[in-house]
Amino acid sequence: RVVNDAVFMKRALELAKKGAGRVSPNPLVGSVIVKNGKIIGEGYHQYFGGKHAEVNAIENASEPVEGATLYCNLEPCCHTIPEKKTPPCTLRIIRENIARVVIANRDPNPYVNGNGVRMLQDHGIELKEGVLAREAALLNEKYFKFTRSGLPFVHLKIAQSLDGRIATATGNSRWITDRAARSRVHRMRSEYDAVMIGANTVQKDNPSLTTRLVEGRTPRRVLLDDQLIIPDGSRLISDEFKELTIIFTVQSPTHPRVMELLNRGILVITVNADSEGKVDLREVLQHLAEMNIASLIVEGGGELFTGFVREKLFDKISLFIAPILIGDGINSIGNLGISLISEAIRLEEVNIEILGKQVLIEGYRDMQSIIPPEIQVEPKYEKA
Ligand code: AOF
Ligand code: ZN
Repeated sequence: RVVNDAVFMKRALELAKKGAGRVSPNPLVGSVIVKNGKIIGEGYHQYFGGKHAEVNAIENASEPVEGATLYCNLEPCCHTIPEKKTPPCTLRIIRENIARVVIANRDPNPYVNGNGVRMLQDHGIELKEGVLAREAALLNEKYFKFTRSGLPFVHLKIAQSLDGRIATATGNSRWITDRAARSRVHRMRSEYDAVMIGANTVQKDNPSLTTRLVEGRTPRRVLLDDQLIIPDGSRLISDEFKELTIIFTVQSPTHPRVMELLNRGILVITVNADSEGKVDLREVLQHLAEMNIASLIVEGGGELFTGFVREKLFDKISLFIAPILIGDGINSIGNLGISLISEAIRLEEVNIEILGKQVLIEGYRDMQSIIPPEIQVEPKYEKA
């Protein structure tokens, strides 16, 4: 039974993934119902506001679910608050006389977090938790980070040359990586609530930041523009997706350029300046969180990458290294004030992949700030 629990949970995780890019800020949740050792029902949370995984699995079942085991990667919800869109799954599970429930993770949502487990147990349902817990928590890295910290999950996507540049000295950067790498980036975009760039990148590249090379939704597009230097014809403020654009600046809300942009239908938000006169990154993240933006992918340029790394405000990095040499140019990451290797930021949970002609290296800054401490993670590197 122990072995089978992991097998069925694995299937629940596969189902959960199908909701990627559609359920945020809700978690990815999948569920299977098993009776006499075989799956009789499957379901997943398909879109924000839609039915929950458990309910879909129950309703899709080919036989009565009474006495069955329900697998779900997340603790079933048990609460009713005005914002909540669907009834509590625990009540449905109890009403259907399910005998056993197996979960991977407790729901970090404070309304649930253990209450769902308790409610099921109080009704005599056998409950097992922690099956594939690590894998499940990583699948919901964005949801865990956002729910536990109140700040969005921040992912830096860097495409650099072999010699660590993201552009030439004149700012030209098209293209460092090949189509295989760029398609992957578009897939990533479609699974984030927002994509962010800095003002220099808008000036040099005039990107559209839409999802094109793969099927999927275009995220909110966030521009950090301290001095509002964005040129008038930029795609971010004139294309068909302009209502998805949010600009953060340190200029006063009464600045004429702010008014112009607002009149064009662009959301412009004034935040405090940090010690260098740039928008305060933490404040920006707080604003995004208030807008229910649970995840953010930062696509450049070097100043933004440096800021997020220096302030320790990023969670994950995906670094594409292309086999080209640029020489002097723009560094992917600038000064971090680190003088000893022992102070260097060493990534955790590192994964390395070959993609087209690129090497893709991914890792996390600090797993404990994403997934709960009770879920064992790879230990940090020993200090030198
Ligand atoms: C589950 N199964 O499939 C999901 C859960 O507004 P609602 O009704 O969709 O509820 C959203 C909350 O429910 C969300 O914040 C999270 O705590 C939980 N998500 N729970 O039992 C699911 N998606
Ligand atoms: Zn639910």
